[in-house]
Amino acid sequence: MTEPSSPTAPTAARVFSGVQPSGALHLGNYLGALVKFVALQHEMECLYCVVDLHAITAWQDPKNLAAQTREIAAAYFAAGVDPAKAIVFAQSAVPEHAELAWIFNCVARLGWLDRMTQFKEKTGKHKERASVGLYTYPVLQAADILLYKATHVPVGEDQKQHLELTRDIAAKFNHDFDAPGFFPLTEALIEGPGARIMSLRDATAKMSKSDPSDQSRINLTDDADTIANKIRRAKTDPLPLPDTVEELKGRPEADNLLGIYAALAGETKAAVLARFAGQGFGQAFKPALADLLVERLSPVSAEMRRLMADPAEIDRILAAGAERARALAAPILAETKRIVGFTGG
Ligand code: AQP
Repeated sequence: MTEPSSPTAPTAARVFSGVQPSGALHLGNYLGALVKFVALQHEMECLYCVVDLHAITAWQDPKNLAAQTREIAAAYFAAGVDPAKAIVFAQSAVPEHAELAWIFNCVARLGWLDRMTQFKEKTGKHKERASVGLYTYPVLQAADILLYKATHVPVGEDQKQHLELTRDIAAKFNHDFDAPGFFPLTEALIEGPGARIMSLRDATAKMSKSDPSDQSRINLTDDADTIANKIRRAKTDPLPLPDTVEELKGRPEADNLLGIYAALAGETKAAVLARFAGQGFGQAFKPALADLLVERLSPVSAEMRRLMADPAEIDRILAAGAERARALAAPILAETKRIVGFTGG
């Protein structure tokens, strides 16, 4: 076998990230991930994946999965991801992800996975009923990223621990197989005003697709009335908005709503407080927040609806993206297999 030289060379800055097609996208996904995806595509080579292999770690009705996958792709494009710039594709269309994940399953240690808090949060007291895939989810995530030797991963704060595991897997692989620097130690890009958007009903829990209460989140596809209603009913404390950001400490609901406003408006929390301090939440702030949400999200949901009307076109873009992704992945996987000692190409 000829040894390809490019896969061993360190990659220039390359971005990988993904969203699961496991339900409607919400404001946390939008601010924590999509907004960053759009900005980064102008700065680096970017791969944005619809991670359907991850989605089936929890039950997905096969009748809905393809439409859900297209919906996430439509959300990427509607938010501003340009498929001529970024590589956009469905994870299951690139079988190299699963193949590298198997190798990494044999590199990662059980003790490392036992420490993953997201698995504990998602399974609670019923972990024996969870799929094995949900347990090894972070290993597949490491494979997603390292299959392209991605150097940067834009994600929300909830993914910080999984990104640390990706670095641990890369370092152990490089060490065990005596391949220094083969896989990069990928950096998470978490910073930003939308890194951790909390539930509208319980500001100690993150806004999440899988929260049973639809009132807990703003979905990208919510109409103006639904958004206004959810914000009106969003939990707050009885105090008025404070004068300073320091006074938001110990007031998680107030802090969350202020954070959402600031992230959407591209302002600091202090600047927002300067306009609303001393007023009750329902007086002017909540109506203004609802208006801002509608202003920012309604063009995205309108564009999503337009794109979703042509599923064949979304499939075409995803298939073209998968071809480009495979061209990057195949030589890196081939070299990984050679390093491991496999004889097959
Ligand atoms: N509340 C959040 N605030 C900021 N960022 C968030 N993300 C998720 N929730 C928030 C970011 O969105 C990206 C895609 O997430 P995902 O769909 O792959 O899975 P997830 O992190 O498990 O998000 P969900 O929506 O809450 O799904 P469920 O309910 O299934 O767990 C990631 O970058 C994530 O950080």
